[in-house]
Order: sequence, then C-alpha cells, then structure tokens
Amino acid sequence: MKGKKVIVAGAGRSGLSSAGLLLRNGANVILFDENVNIDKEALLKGFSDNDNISIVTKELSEENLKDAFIMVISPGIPVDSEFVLKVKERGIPVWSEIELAYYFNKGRIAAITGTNGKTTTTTLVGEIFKSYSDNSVVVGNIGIPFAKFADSTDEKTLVAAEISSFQLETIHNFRPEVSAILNLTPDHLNRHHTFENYARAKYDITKNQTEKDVCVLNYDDPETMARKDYVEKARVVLFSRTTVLPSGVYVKDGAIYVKDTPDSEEEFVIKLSDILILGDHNVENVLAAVAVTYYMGIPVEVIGKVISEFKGVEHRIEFVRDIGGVSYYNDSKGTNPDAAIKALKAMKSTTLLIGGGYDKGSTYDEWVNEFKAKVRYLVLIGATADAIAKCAKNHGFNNIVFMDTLRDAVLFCNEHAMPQDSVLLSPACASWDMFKSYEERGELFKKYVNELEEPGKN
Ligand code: UMA
Repeated sequence: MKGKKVIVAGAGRSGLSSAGLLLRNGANVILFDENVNIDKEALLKGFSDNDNISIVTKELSEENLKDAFIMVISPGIPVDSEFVLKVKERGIPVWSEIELAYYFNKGRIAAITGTNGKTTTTTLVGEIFKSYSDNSVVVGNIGIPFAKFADSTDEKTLVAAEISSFQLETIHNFRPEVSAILNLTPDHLNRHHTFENYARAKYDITKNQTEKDVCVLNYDDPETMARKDYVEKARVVLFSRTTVLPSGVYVKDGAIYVKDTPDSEEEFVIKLSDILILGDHNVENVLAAVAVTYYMGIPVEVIGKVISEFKGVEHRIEFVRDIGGVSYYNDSKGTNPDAAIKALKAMKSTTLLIGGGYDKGSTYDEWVNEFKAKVRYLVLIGATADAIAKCAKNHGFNNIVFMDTLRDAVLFCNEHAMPQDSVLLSPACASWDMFKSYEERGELFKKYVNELEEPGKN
C-alpha cells in the first residue's frame, strides 16, 4: 500500500480505522463520506499533522478517482450505491474493511456469522481465547473494527471476528481458519433484496477456505442446513442441541460433548446446568463456541471452564433493574424479528414490550404471533410503528400504544406495569431512524430506567 492512493468510503468506526491502518502503512488516503455535515476538522484532528489524508464529502470528483489503487468501503454502504458502481466501472477494486484488515493480518482467524447470536458467540470465543493465550483480539461487527488491530497481529494471535453479511459482500481473499454460520433467518432484506442473496453473502465466509480449514454449521437450523453444499472445500463440522450426532458438538444427557470423528472418543465439555446464560438459543451459541474453539486447538478443559463463568453480553436480554417487582430488560440488540422472538420467549412473566425502529423491510407476523397472552402492552416507537401496529391488529392484538420517544415509552411502561411484569425493550428493528446505533439506544433505555423512582418515593 506504500505510496498508493486509497479511497476509504464512510467516516464511521470502520472507515476511521481503515484510514488509520492505511496511513500507518504508507498509503495516501482520501476519506470520503456522502454526509456533508460530518465535522471534517474534528475528524482530521484524530490523525497527526503529517498524515497523508484528505476528507471529501458529498461526492467523489474525477480527480479523486484518478489513479486510485482500491476503494475500501464501510459495511453500512450498499454495494449498489451510485458512487460504488461508478468506482467499479472505472476498474477500481472495492474491498470491504475486513478484506483490508485481512491483507495486513498475520493472526489465526475464527470468523463467526449468522443472523442471530453472533455477538454472544464471538464474545465467548474471545473469552476462551483470552483464557488460553495472552495474545488474542475480538474484532469485527461487534463494534471494534478488525482494521484497528490487523497490523499488530502476529502468527500466534488468536482473532475472534464477528462478521456481518454487509462485510462479506466485498471480500476477495479473506480466509478464516475456522468459520461458523450460526443460523439464517430473513434480515437486512432492504439491502440484499432477497433472502437468497443474504444467505449467499453469509456463506461467502467459506469461499476462500481450503481443505485445511473448518466450517461450523448449525444442524438444527433448516435454512443453514439447506445450503450446506455451498461450502466448497472446508471440512464441515456440525453442532446440535437436539440430536446426538455421529461426530461434531452435541447435547447428550444434559451435557455438551465434542467428538472429532465417528470413531473418536467423545469428550465432555460442560453440563447444561453449569451454563449461566438463559434460553435455548444461548445453548446453541455455546455449542457453536465449543466447536469453533475446539477446532482452533483450545483444550476442552479450558473451553468448559470459561463457559461456566460466562455471563453474556450487554444489550442482549440484559437485566437492568427491578422496580417494585417489575423487571426491566434491555434487548436493544434485538434488531430483527427473530432475535426479538427469542427475547420474548426468554421472559418468564407478562411483558410490556417496547418495539419499532428503522425499517429494514422485515415482516413482523411471526413475532406478533408470539404476543398472544404474554404481552400486556405493545409500546411502539420509530419508523416502523405503523407497520407493526397494522400487522399486530391483523393478528388480533390490539393493546397498542404509540410513543414519540424512547423516554416516553419507558415512562408509559413504568406507569402501567403490574408487580411481577417484565418490561422489555426488544425492537425487532435496527436503531438508525432515531439513534446512532443499537448501543446508543440500549444505553439510553438503561439511563431512563435507572432514572425511574422506586414506588412510594416522592
Ligand atoms: N455512509 C455513506 N453512504 C452510505 C452509508 C453510510 O457515506 O450509503 C457514511 C455515513 O455518513 C457514516 C459512515 O458511512 O459517516 C458510517 O459507516 P457504517 O454505517 O458502516 O458505520 P460504522 O460506524 O463504520 O460501523 C460499521 C458497522 N455498521 C454497519 O454495518 C451498519 C458496525 O456494525 C460495526 O460494528 C463497525 O463497522 C465496526 O466493524 C453495526 C451494525 O449495526 C453494529 N451491524 C449490522 C448488524 O449487526 O445487524 C450489520
């Protein structure tokens, strides 16, 4: 990259880390963002005076494109945006940030994708790596760009990478040693247009893997299994919560076992009763993490011990507070109907559900079907509020209220919840209509909940 002109598109987390990585390695960077309101000066301050970087907004000029070596795009930028197509027409290769990071990476990569459970599984894999080695990183869609650390890895670095479909659309050589596809349900259809395109993008995580590599798949997920032949060369390893497999990772008599081949001895990993994170979907996440780390060479004793101490991740069915017998849960990471169904199922009592947000083109019927006797009120916010309300009414659910802000939604729930109820923020939608990210939405929810007064206190 030394002396090369590289366009980095998107001045968010991914783009800033890409620019930093490129500058450290001698490239001349044009940081481009379509948003004319970004604060160029503040962004430039993040780089040193002698860095070879300029910032361009709105659109790329002919001069900008001239002699560009590659363009690195942030995951939030659709590959069919006008400027991306223009760049491609010029013959300028378009790389995802993950591809750029891979170019500089020397470490051993375990890459995890799937519709749901990615963050929990990647975090657990990262914890297992950390316990085994003092040379490991957790990166990717989880919020820490791979580009930030790629050039400080060495041959021994264990990399736990959460990878999204957006990031996979523009990989070229990215090749994890172990990949995992946890499950596939419709998500991001406004971006990928069809479920098949989305599933293909996920399976692209395996496209450069060789016979030496492993791809971990969920035996219990029909959409994933229906496409297992998309894996061209990697060895497929299955995990199952419901079936004792001839080989792979599975549950038997209330415990998790791993068995390398049908002829090998089965190895005990952990009893289900020793797992702290709740719900069947979390058992699946644990099984996936066992498979990934086992095939990265981590001893089962280490894997079992770390799982027994793992308490889960922020914004995913996260208990916030009990107020007068009402339990508040933050599931801001429930950004699609499938994730939101899992969170609702995990609630043990009648629930006041806060939902709605950015419109990704999802359908809500399956989610709404779960409301039945469980949801006391559906409190809707955001761009999808009307569509969700319409869908709920079609399914005979009418206890719906609309609120302008998340704070108002929390206040409504506080006023209307009865002792023993749960209040759950699990929007089934992305956050981008009202918030910067699901993290911001979750942090604000927790802030508003923590500001509520205990009953009887005036
Ligand atoms: N921009 C444009 N044109 C566009 C779209 C965006 O110029 O068409 C600009 C915006 O003005 C903004 C920048 O691009 O300045 C934002 O880029 P981005 O949306 O890629 O956001 P980042 O901050 O770089 O965060 C990205 C991921 N975001 C998305 O995939 C939307 C983060 O995943 C990821 O954690 C981060 O890189 C680090 O790798 C978030 C996410 O929501 C958590 N992911 C989706 C999900 O999990 O469902 C896929």
